[in-house]
Amino acid sequence: MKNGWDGRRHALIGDLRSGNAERPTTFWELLFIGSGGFHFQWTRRHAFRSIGPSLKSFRFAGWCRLWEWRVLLLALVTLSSPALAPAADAAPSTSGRPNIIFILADDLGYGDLGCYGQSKIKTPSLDRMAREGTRFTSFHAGSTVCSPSRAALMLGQHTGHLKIRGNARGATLLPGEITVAKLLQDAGYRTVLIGKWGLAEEGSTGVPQKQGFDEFLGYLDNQHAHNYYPDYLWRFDSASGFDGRKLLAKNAGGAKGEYVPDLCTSTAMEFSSSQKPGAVNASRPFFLMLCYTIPHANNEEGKRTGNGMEVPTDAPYSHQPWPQVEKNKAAMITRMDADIGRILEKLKELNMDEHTVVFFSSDNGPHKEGGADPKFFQSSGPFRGHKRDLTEGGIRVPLIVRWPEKAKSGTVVSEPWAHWDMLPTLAEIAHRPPPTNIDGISFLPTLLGKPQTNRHDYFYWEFHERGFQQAVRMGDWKAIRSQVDAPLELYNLRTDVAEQTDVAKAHPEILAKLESYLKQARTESERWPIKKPEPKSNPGNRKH
Ligand SMILES: [Ca+2]
Repeated sequence: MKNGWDGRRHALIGDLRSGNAERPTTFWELLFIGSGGFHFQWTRRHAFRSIGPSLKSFRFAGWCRLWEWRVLLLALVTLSSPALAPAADAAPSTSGRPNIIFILADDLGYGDLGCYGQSKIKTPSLDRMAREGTRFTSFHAGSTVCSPSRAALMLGQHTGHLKIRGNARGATLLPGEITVAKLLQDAGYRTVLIGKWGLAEEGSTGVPQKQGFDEFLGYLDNQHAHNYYPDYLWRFDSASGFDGRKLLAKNAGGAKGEYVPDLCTSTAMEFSSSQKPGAVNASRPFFLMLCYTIPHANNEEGKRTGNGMEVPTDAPYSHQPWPQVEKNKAAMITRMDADIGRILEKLKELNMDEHTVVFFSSDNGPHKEGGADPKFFQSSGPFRGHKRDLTEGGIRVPLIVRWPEKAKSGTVVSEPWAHWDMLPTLAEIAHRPPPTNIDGISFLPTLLGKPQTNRHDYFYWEFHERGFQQAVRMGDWKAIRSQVDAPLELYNLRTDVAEQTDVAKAHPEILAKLESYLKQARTESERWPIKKPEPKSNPGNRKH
């Protein structure tokens, strides 16, 4: 820690509770420690800080001598005394494990942020976050639509192995699956989900409280999440036991009184404030997953009115000579950016800023829904295609990471990574081993500026809404198969980021290698079998 204070209470708790669940230690637990069986070490630094320079480090195992009991009691008094304890806004202690906030936008394109080249939509907060943190320029979504992308993020697998390989009714996480949230919960983190989940329906095995979250406020399924002014959200709170619908009275009867992204922001800030270390609330790290629906379209509203981009005001773009739907889209993104700015400011105000790692990404490329045209703002950046495409426009997304305590500011990472790398990365941050059956690789060394010895041979995607499509990336090479029997297209992303020139015929050896990856990357899925395109959309699947 930069201020030299390294969590006295946690030093006690960590030994007492095998380094897992972390919470303030009680007087009775101190007595229990002293009563034997535990190996307990109080470092010199802790002792000096709390008791004074006259005491050296001490250590005991088993029964304590009387003077040691006096020291313990003196320490307890010291910890409990506002006058003697460190200032209330001293840096929090989480035993070296930071708080983790993962913010996910919905259908936000690579080119929608200023720090990724956007010139019309203002995103000063995320631009600043990138300047103060690390910006990944070759980061890939798990899929080109919501649910499989989120599944990849939560499970560390790509769409060749996921059980959820598309947006479909009834697609849900299963009981035995190890999500990021389960892993962090097991590591002692307090785990909270706010916003869109997209991996469960009511009563299913995939609901957040069965997948590792202590608390949840938001939408369960994609369809519900289309509505920015729903009259209820789902709420689960393990502390009170509440599990059901939280009614939003201001939206009753179709009223538009409470914009859910605003509610998500205020809830996230309230939660962060509640985690501020205090006299007895010192050392349990948290994982906050904040999933905005911005700038996804309200597709139903879009069909009714031609403008599915819902936002309370089109400011600061009201005066722009743009189509109303585009003004709304820009306003949504700028609104979310300001919200994220407020959350980051709140962390600073709470003095949790240094010790909290904040991630920002999007679940897939920009949509062409609700009346919006991704070309209007060049939302795909320099890439071709958008949501539902396996060209880079559908799957290349922003990733910004801010971690003042550990990661150098102003860093740009150009090597490719993907959503399925998040689980092992967060696991390593939390000092936990990841599950063995995953596709992801931790990019924590890269984030910390250390040598990255483990990298992917290839990245893989498959998509089933238009028959069966596959894509694979190996270094700068990217191959796409647009249908089951179609020839493989080959692009060199280093020289052709827009994937416009198919160079398959010139590189048969590269093509053969990528072809072999396409075969080995996947297992069969009963729910998503390989099929040729159907004349009509599959009624079992629905688009979101
Ligand atoms: Ca999405």
